[in-house]
Amino acid sequence: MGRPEKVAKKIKALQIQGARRIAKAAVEALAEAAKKSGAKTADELYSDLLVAADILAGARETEPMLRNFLEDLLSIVKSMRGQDVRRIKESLDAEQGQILRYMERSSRRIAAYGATLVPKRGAVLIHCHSTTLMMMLELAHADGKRPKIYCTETRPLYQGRMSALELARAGLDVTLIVDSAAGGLLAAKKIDVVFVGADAITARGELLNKVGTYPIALAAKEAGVKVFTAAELHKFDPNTEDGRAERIEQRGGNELADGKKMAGEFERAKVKILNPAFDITPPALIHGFVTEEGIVAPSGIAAAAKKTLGVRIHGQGKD
Ligand code: RUB
Repeated sequence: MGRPEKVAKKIKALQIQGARRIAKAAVEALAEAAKKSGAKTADELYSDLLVAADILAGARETEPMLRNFLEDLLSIVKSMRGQDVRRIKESLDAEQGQILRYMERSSRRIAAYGATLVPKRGAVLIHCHSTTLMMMLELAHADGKRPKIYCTETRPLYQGRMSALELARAGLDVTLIVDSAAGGLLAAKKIDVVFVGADAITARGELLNKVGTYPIALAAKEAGVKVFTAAELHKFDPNTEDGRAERIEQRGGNELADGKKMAGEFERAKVKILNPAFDITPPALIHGFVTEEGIVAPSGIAAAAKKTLGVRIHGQGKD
């Protein structure tokens, strides 16, 4: 098994989770596949990489950032067709470095913008595990803010437990709750602001994030609490511009059973299982997208993303 296959397997199994980690691992895997390729011509290299990129992009369906950056690497090969393979490989290596530096810098910028929204002493609710949110809350803490953080467990795979441990170990005041307690806490005015991560942003200003984000946003709206999402502009899906819906990854039913015994019981009793990994939060429920270019309203997010992706496509702006 080559590196792209191995990385795709880990992504599918959620050993690598969260949009940023997924995109980073995929970029590194594709760049390594390029290095290792025995292709003699640019065309051969392109077909090798196309296969590898397909395997990586197919690992998780609802991840435009992964697709955007893989596309970036592929476009380098496309634009250098007919040139020496060694030179193309050097350019791919340089592009990988630019992408990784860009990701690093944009997450730091999002964390800095987002930290300004964290209350000094109020209560924050978060859902799932987002590396960007972790950075943002840890930065706010380092700036002297002391909010109370409520983390949902995040069923079915409990990524919220990771967030709770990570933040508590960094010294923050953390309370873990079951996902279904979020609405009640919001209604009881126990939460001042909601922060979530982002997997995909659509042309309509919708947010796709871990399943359960939408009901939290609904309850927040009802309670008059603002919802912000930490969202790199590369999470924008240009394919949604023609009105297409973002596809939602469906995961295996076994994730809803505690072990093989229960999975077997469900199967024998013919219990059907529906396990979407993400849900769609409409723009009306989102107060702002915290991006590397600042805090953007849902109505402006497509334009902001296209500007950044356009710059990326034309090969500038990463350094
Ligand atoms: C993770 C999730 C995160 C986003 C953003 O879902 O929904 O909020 O991916 O993460 P899963 P980041 O565990 O299914 O991958 O800020 O790290 O990009």
